[in-house]
Amino acid sequence: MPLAPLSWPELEALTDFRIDPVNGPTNAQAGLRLFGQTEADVRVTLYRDNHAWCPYCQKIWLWLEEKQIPYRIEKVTMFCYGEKETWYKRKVPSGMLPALELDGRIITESDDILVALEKVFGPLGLGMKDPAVLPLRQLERLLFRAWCNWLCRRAGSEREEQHNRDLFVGVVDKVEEALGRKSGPYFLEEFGTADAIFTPYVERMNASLYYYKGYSLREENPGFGAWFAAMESRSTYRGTQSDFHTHAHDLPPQMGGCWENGTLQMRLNKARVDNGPWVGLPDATYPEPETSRTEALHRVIKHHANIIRVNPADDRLFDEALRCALTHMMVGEPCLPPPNSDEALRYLRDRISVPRDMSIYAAKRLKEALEATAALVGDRQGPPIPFNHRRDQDPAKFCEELGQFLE
Ligand SMILES: N[C@@H](CCC(=O)N[C@@H](CS)C(=O)NCC(=O)O)C(=O)O
Repeated sequence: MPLAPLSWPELEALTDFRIDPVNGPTNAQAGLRLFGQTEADVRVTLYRDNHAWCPYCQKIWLWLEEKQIPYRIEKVTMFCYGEKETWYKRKVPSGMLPALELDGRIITESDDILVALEKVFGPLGLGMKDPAVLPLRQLERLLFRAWCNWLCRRAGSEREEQHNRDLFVGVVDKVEEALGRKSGPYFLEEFGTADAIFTPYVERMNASLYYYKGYSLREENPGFGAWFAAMESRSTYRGTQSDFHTHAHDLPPQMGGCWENGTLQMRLNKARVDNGPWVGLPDATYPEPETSRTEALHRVIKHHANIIRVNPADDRLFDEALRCALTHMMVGEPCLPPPNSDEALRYLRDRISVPRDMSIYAAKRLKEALEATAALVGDRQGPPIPFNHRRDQDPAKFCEELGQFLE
């Protein structure tokens, strides 16, 4: 007897996953973070993007989480996926993110934001202007420029491609040297500002170079490997951490293009990031939490009506197909979806955004279940993910208040 898809109430009974977004571990869904304090203690509002794609926002987000400063979060649309809110343009006419409101004063530019926060709340380890931190901040910008040069500028020849790679690897070696000068895994003896500053782009380098160049930053460099592992031991970082698939597809419209080098390794990596298997990719190497499946199930149930509504497929067809995938994820046995639902299942598989929708392992398990279920009925892929913009993610399209999985 083939397994029948469970109903929504039956699925609901299989998850007890809950977190406290306000006082619990770092998460992308919270609108308020109190760390056990009261709303009267809140002096800070962080304006960051809806999808947690903005790297400079991640830097501030991580800093606030590490320092456990009570703050509010207001989410804003980025140009690449929708229209900027007018209320935000009144506050910040350029529309740029992040911005911070501190005791009623608006501050933009992520480095200025950190300096202002340090003045009020003290530094995170060694601060922005510490003589040990300043050269590391410069090194981070050097690495950033070498990465942009390799990834985002189209090489005219194989020689130029190799040259751009060599320039990047040359800066990576300098970073490895800096990491190697310490007894621990962080940029300085203790975790601090310098680590928060490196985090967003090093995470994006790891993802994008794996996918577009066949280069595994984390695996090919022991200092980076140890640094990533240490970062993943922090629940703050894990709450802000994205996955390879999200970055591979959120970076091109933000950066103005990412160029594949076409090597065999690149093509293998790209196929794996897009089609799986996702567990085992070097975007996360900490042990999988026991709650990954119940988390994924909880998040899908919470937003299932919306997820079904925005899927291009017929609602009834996709409702059943989605329940088949979730049944498979929870029961561990194949559950045959309706004919012609393969495309719809892969549409969702390709649009799970980490950490916006769920944490990294939860997303891997959900993608795995969607793909395995789709493969039972066909090999049709969903419509390609746009490269120049991500209007497929425009929060306004999903509903008045909520995006696909947005809180
Ligand atoms: N130098 C600025 C750069 C900020 C920046 O480039 N922000 C981008 C997002 S990562 C932005 O707001 N772009 C406008 C948009 O995409 O809506 C900082 O450090 O804060």
